[in-house]
Formats: sequence, C-alpha cells, structure tokens
Amino acid sequence: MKQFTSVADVPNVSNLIEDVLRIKGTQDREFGKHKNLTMLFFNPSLRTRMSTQKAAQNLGMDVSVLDSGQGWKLETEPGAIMNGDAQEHICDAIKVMSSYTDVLAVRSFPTLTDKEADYNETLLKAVIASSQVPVLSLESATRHPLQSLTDMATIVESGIRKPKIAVTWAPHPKCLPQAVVNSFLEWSAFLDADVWLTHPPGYELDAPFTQHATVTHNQLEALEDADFVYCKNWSSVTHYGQRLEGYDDWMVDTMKMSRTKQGKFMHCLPVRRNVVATDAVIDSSIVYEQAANRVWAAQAVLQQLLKA
Ligand code: AN0
Ligand code: CP
Repeated sequence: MKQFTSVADVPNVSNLIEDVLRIKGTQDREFGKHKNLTMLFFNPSLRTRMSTQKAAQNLGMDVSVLDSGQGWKLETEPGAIMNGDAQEHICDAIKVMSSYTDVLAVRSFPTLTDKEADYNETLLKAVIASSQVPVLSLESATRHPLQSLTDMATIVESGIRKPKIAVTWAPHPKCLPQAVVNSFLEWSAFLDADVWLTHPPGYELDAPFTQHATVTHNQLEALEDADFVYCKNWSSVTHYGQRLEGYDDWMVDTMKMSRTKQGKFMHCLPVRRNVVATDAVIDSSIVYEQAANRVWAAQAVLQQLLKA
C-alpha cells in the first residue's frame, strides 16, 4: 500500500480488516526496526496520537511527533507571499521531514469555511505532493480512515452476521467536521451490512458518501432493530460548517436504544456526555473496546506501508 488516506488506497479492504483482527494483541519489534514514523499534528488528538505511537512501537519503530501551532506556523497556500506569521512553507517542511522518516503521518481538520478547499483535500494533497515517503492520514478534512478501519474491525469482531447499522447524527455545541461519518459510510460499503443513515433536515452529507445507505430523517425508524448504533455529530454541508439551531432531542438515550436489537452503541470519541448520548448509553456501550482497537488498525496499516 503506497499511502493510507482513504478506503480507495486499500487494495483489499476485507483482507485489511482481517489483518487487524489477526494481529490483535501481538507485537513484532523486528518488523519496523530502524524505521521511523513521523506524526505532524495541525489539530489536537488523544486516541490517534497515542494509538498510532503505540502501534509503531509494537513494530519496533521509533516515533517523532511535531505539533504545528503557536510558535511554529506553516504556510499552506501555494504561491503565498510569506510576509505574515508563518515562517516556513508546507512544501519545504514536508520535503525535509520526509527525508528524515519512513512514514509521514498528518492530522489536519477542515477549515469548515471553505468547502471547495476542504472537499478537494488541498492540504493533504500538498503533503502528498511534497513527501518522498508514504503518507498516513491521521484524519484529514473529509475522512478519518484509521478510525473507520477500526470501526469496521470492531463490527466484524462482534461476529454479528449481516448487521443492521444505524448511523445517527447527534447534537453538539460546536461545529464539527464530517470526516468521521463520511469515512464510516465509505468503508461500511465493504461490509455485508444493512446501513441506515439518519439526521435532521439540513445535515445531508455529500452524495458520494451516502450511496449505499438508506437515508431517513426519522431517527427511530433507523434505530429500529439495529445491531449497531454509530453516533456522531457533524456540521451542515449545505450551510457549510454551520450548526443549525434545534434538534437537541436527537441525543441518544436508553429509550431510543431500547428500540434496537440489543444494539451496540459506538462512537469514535471524544464524546460530550449528556449532549450526544446519555451517561447510561455510553457506560453500557462498546466505545472503549472500539478505542482500544485503534492500536491494531494502525499497526496493520503501518505494516502495509512499510512493505511498500
Ligand atoms: C473531531 C471530529 O469530529 O472530527 C475528532 C473526532 C475523531 N471531534 C472533535 O473535535 C470533538
Ligand atoms: N477518535 C479520534 O480520532 O480521537 P482523537 O481526536 O482523540 O485522536
């Protein structure tokens, strides 16, 4: 695998999901010995940062981590006249960084103001164009493939055949990216599953992501008899990056979960308790197993990238 930025980069999705479950709990410190993983963060992270670092260490790799932000700003605009805050252009930084490492991993959230730039993945493409080594997405403007691979492996691991999966929007006080839900939908097309998507009017996703899902504004209809409830907030695509007023009653609670087929509640985390879902729902969910699987997804992907 030459890079890992979307499901389209994966030659065989089922095999990769199986790989994740096969290597779960194992280490191979010889595999990546003398290799380096560099992670560049434009945005904060707990799970992606720690699980990918742990995965690299399980393969015997060493890890360098850089946070772009205060004191170290990178210019991302092609052709910019750099007389502002940023002291270095991303094309120079990435070229140099990739000469020190074997895999270059980047997290960069969307602007949520410029839909064209976000959905063109302008920043990720600039990184890929300047990198001399495989690029690993730690969540980009429109996708979060490491999260999605983890989610698919967690669903397959449950052993439930032909599950009904209800992907539901939930309220949140902030404007969040669409990356997690876009990516989940894209990957779940590769499962033998009945995928439903439910959200209030105004939260429609970009059409290419929803093609294989049954879409409804009726949350209870989507949750009915579901084996999995995949919950996530996202900001509007049509009113780009905005949070629309109302819909606080879309929070997932035990009454809603009781309509499912003993459905397992999933969320990528971080989660706002008692806004997105109640304490009772989160406390009886599989979110921690899901988060723990992040290590094995990252380890399987790093192995594929090192083989490239
Ligand atoms: C981010 C998001 O919604 O994309 C990261 C999730 C993995 N969530 C928040 O910033 C709360
Ligand atoms: N789920 C996830 O990617 O979490 P972080 O933002 O903490 O990495």
